[in-house]
Amino acid sequence: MKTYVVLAASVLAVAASVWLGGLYLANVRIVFGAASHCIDPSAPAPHHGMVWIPGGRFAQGDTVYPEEGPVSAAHVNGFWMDRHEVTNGAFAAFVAATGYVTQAERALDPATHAGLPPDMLAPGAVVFVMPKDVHGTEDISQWWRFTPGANWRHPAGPGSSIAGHENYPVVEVTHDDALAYARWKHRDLPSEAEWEWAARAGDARAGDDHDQPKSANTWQGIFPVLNSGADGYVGLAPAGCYAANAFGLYDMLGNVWELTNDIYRPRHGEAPAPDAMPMMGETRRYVIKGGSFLCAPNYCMRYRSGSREGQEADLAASHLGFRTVSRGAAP
Ligand SMILES: [Ca+2]
Repeated sequence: MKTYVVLAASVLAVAASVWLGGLYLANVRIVFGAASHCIDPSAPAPHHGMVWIPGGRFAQGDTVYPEEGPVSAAHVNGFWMDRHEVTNGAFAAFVAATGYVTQAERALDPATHAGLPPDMLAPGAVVFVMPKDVHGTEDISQWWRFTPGANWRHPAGPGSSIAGHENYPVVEVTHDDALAYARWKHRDLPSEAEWEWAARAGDARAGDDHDQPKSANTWQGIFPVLNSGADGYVGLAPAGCYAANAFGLYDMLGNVWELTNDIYRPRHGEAPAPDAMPMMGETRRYVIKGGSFLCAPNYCMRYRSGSREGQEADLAASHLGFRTVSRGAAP
C-alpha cells in the first residue's frame, strides 16, 4: 500500500512554511543577506515575458545521485521559455478567466486511491512544517504534512493566504494544473531535456560544479531545523530576485521545483519503471527539475541543472511550481 507520505518520499526538497502562533510567515523577507533586487513581472518584455532558448546538443544528467545518470547526449531545438516561474498573479488570471479548479481543491476518488485513509482523500496538499528537532532525515513525515484545505490560494493550509504575494511563484499545483494553465496560454510544459538545457544556459558539458549556488533561493544551514536566511529568504522568494542565467532565465535553480512534461524514469535512457506507470491505487509520476528553496548541502543537493525527482501527478506540494514554453518560430 502506498500512502501519500510514501508518495512524497520522492520529493526530497522541503517547503519552508513557518507557522508561528497561527501566523503564516513562510515568505518573510530577511533584511540582511545578499539577495539582489527583484524583477517586476508585469514589466514589458519580449514575447510576453519569455526568452528565446537556442537549440543545442549537451551532456544531460549529473553524477551526484543515481537517478541523474548515466550522463547522456541530448539535443533540443530552440524554443521560448518563461523567464521566471509562473506567479500567483498569473495563475489567478487563468483561474478567473476559466473557472479552473485545481486538483488540490478537489477530493480524490477512493476508487483510484484505494488504501489511502479517508482524511487523505479530502481536498488538500502536502505542506512543509519546520520541525523544532528531528530524529535523522529518513522519516520525511517529520516535516511534510498532508494538510486538508491546502491549495494554491492557501499554500500552508486554511488561514494562510497569498494576499500581497502576487509576484511569488504559484505552488500547490499538479501536472494537470500546470498543463491546463499552459494550454490556456497556447503553450506547453517543457520536456526534461528542454528544461535542463535552458538551465545549463549554453554550457554543453555535464555539470562538475556541485556546490550550492551563490545566487539562488536555497537553504542555508542545517535542514530541516535551521535556515539562516543568508540568501535573503527563509521561505519562497518572489520570482526573479536572484541573478538571471546566461539565457536570461531566473530561478531555474532553487525557489520552487518545476514540473516538466516527461514521465519519470529512474535513470536516463531506461524504460519507465513499473511504478512510473499508472496502476490501481497509484499515480503516474512526472520529472521535476531544479530543486527548491529547501535544498541544503546536508540534504537534497538538487540545486543543479542535472538533478531530478519524480513527482506524483496528482500530489500538490508547497515547494513545487512550474514555467511554460512555446515552440514557436525563432525571433
Ligand atoms: Ca525554480
